[in-house]
Amino acid sequence: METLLLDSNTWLLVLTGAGVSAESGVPTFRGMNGLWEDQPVEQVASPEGFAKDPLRVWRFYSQRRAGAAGVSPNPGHDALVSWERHLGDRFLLATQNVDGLHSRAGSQRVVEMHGNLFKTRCSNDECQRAPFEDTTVYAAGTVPGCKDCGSLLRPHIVWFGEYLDPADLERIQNFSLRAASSGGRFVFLAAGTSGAVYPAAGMVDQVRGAGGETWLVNLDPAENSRRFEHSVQGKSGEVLPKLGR
Ligand code: BJW
Repeated sequence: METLLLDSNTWLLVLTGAGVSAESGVPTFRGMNGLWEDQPVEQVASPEGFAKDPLRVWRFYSQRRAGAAGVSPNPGHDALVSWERHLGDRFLLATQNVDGLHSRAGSQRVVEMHGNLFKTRCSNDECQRAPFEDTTVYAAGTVPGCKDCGSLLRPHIVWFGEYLDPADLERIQNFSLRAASSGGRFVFLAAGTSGAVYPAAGMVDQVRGAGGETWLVNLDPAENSRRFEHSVQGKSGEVLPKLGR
């Protein structure tokens, strides 16, 4: 197996997806036994779906909360923690995962691009109430309301058709700019993601455009796998601990 050299010259941007949490027991989205297999995605993960049937959306996310609360980080998460300890500010982890497992494993420089399963916010964009920590598993048939304005509360998740937080994108962009202009080696590694969802799926092209080196660690070939220079097929919990040196 190829190995990835993490020396004092290396800047590393990591992108993770659902596959990295799969070995912890969190279901992925696409493919066999994926979450989208028996859930029409547009009904549970879009603003239109929430407007039409908020009960259904909260039932879906409450079940996800209950599932994610009972799992633990795996060796793939742990490997990323050790790489970060080694590289310090030359490391950034951008995750599409909303399960919070990277932070629970000990990762600190983390951008949660698609939000967090354990945060809730008001669905009224005019409301001043900030997103807040919320581990409640709401009983089926319950949709919580905002104590400030009375509107419905919603999961703090980026659904299809919604914009990612510009501050999160800026943090990734700034890291990439610093890495590309450092005079060092800029490496991008994506793990456990199908490369089907943008803007995350386009990060590989941006890094290549900036002269970076690109790696993919995935169980099955991702939709965008041809765009990576290095590809290692396997489970992230088995590959990542052996990959960095
Ligand atoms: C293992 C493994 C193991 C298994 N080890 N590997 C450009 C072109 C076309 C469309 C668009 C575009 N730009 C934007 C869009 C629209 C849209 C989009 O991308 N659509 C595509 C479907 C084409 N994007 C958006 O709407 C985004 N917003 C946006 O861009 O706003 C501006 C805009 C809007 C509209 C038009 C244009 C611009 C927001 C996207 C938000 C995604 N949200 C979700 C759901 C919420 C989260 C939740 O409920 O949990 O986030 S979708 C879902 O997919 C989830 C994930 O984070 C995301 C990515 O999935 P991921 O992580 O890759 O999981 P899987 O299941 O797909 O793959 C797992 C992989 O792991 C597999 O390959 C396995 O093989 C592998 N694996 N076990 C290693 N052990």
